[in-house]
Amino acid sequence: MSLFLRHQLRLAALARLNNGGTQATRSAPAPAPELHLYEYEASPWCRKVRETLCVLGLKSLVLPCPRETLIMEGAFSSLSPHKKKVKDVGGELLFPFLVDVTKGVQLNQSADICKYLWSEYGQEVTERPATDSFLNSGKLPSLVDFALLTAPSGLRPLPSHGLLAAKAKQPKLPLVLEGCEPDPDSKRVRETLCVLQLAYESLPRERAAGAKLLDPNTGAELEGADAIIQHLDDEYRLGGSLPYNSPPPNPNLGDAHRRSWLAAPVELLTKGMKRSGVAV
Ligand SMILES: N[C@@H](CCC(=O)N[C@@H](CS)C(=O)NCC(=O)O)C(=O)O
Repeated sequence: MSLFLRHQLRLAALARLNNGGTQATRSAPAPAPELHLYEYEASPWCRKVRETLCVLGLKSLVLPCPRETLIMEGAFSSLSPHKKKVKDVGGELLFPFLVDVTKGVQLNQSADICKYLWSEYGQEVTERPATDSFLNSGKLPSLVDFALLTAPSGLRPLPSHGLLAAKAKQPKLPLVLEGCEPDPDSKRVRETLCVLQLAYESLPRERAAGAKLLDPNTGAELEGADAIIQHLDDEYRLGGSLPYNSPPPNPNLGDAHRRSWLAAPVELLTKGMKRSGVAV
């Protein structure tokens, strides 16, 4: 890993005070409900939910739903294998979206999801990590709260950083990732799993333990980001991430009319690049 990449990843985790790297202390083992999380890596609100799952030591099935365009919210085509389910079950295409299969509950809105997880699965917690209490105290000025929440996405802004989808072969069985939110290796692996839209079971472990991937489809068992990403690319990748200026897909299987707040900057960037002769 280059020095730049290492610092970039460390800084992204530090902006969230490495939250999710230490699990809450419990008086009994963590419960094991069946939780399905539809999310994408680059979304700050999805990160908030992933942090909470790590702090509570809850495993979940992650179904990555990266963007296909930054111009329209909720737009998707047949390239996205998991978004149709969110539309059918949740009605609205908004991420994060949590399905608690065990309790028959479905929720979007990150704050509601985190509150739900704490109330349903946090009863036996005897000590909550101080960073998690601090970041979710509700006492931070909204501007500071927003800056801390969005900093990791700003520091990892490329389409391949878990923002825009890539063409991929979908495996029969979900992969298994042992890792945690602020761990640099885990983050790089999640970014790749996300753009390739590969469903995986997320098993939280403490930060120092790094990342480990099991692929029941091939029998591979790998540690460390470089080896894991190589395996994912070799087995499942069929193309690069879509570019920043991808237009809404046609036909659009999602919500047709929700223009994104990102549309104006993306269009400005595209125009500027065209004017200066850069290929877009
Ligand atoms: N207030 C919501 C905001 C969620 C939100 O804006 N999600 C964006 C991604 S960051 C989204 O789902 N956009 C639609 C899309 O990605 O197509 C929350 O806290 O969960």
